[in-house]
Amino acid sequence: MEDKKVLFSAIQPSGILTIGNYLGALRNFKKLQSDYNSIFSVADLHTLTVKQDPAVLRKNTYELTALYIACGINPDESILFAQSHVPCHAELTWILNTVTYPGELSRMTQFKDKSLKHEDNINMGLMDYPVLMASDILLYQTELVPIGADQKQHLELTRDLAIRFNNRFGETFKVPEGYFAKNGARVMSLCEPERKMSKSDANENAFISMNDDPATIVRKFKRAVTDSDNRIVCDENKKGITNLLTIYSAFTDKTIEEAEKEFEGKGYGEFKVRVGEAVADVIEPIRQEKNKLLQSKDYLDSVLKSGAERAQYVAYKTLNKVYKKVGLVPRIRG
Ligand code: AQP
Repeated sequence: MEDKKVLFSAIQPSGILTIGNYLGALRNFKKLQSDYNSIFSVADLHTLTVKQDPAVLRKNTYELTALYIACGINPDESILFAQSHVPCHAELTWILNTVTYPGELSRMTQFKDKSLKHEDNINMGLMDYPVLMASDILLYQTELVPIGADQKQHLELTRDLAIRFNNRFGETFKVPEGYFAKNGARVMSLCEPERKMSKSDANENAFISMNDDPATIVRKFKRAVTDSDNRIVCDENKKGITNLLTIYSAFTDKTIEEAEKEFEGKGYGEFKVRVGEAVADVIEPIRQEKNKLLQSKDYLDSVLKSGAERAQYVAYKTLNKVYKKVGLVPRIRG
């Protein structure tokens, strides 16, 4: 790899991605990839913390691989791989578990939210999710992690674990920094704007999926929850309208102030259609390109294979260092 800083980010194939994942993560990857040694992962192991239909998970893994490429990730320039294809991730998780305390995991917001949502399946993996995420990041001596604001708490834990391990065993891991997009770092549900937009939401009208066609996108925006005061401005008490303005400004690259001015005196009906059209203009070419890529499974398999080989090479170096530091006898390879 070239002598640049390392950037790592991962997305779970736990459903079809939403415009939240796109604005909070994917869109920024394309802008950043050439300035860093960029590593992007399909976080398939993470999805198992919630019940998955195995056939759908396999399909979603290809969907996400194709989507990364359709959004501009160049698999020859960046490393693109499936998390389960690089065993070092699970191996480092075990070691990091031995320096992680249950209390710091049980107070994670995502763990609490998901425990409420999946009361019938509060498993150890769900609680351990942030440690697997820390392993993902630390294995590559990552310096920059572009993520949505919802993942900030998990990144803090990653930093704490890296510092704790380094203090106990000597300098081993780089301590990573987060990269948060100014606009769209937290996209909210269209039906409950006080909650974040999530791809696993049971209500399909709550999110815009990267698979939605233009007519569906506009229809969903028309149904978005707003309020009755008919002013199109950002305001703490107008969460629905604030969310729509944020989405509009992110997709059109206009500032919130410019967007507010543009819609001054206009009705909510017209505003919602315009937001939908702005989103569809960006999403539709990506959807078409992704669907084209999905026709060629052999190509996607070859991308994942070569990505895993390149990722494993880098990850192994860190894992060996970790094993040595904690006192394990080095494995003789070959
Ligand atoms: N609503 C959001 N706004 C901005 N960014 C978001 N991200 C997720 N939701 C939003 C960012 O997308 C990246 C990938 O997320 P992930 O799939 O690894 O996990 P997640 O945060 O749990 O995403 P979802 O959509 O909510 O998935 P489910 O429903 O399966 O839990 C991350 O960088 C995240 O910040």
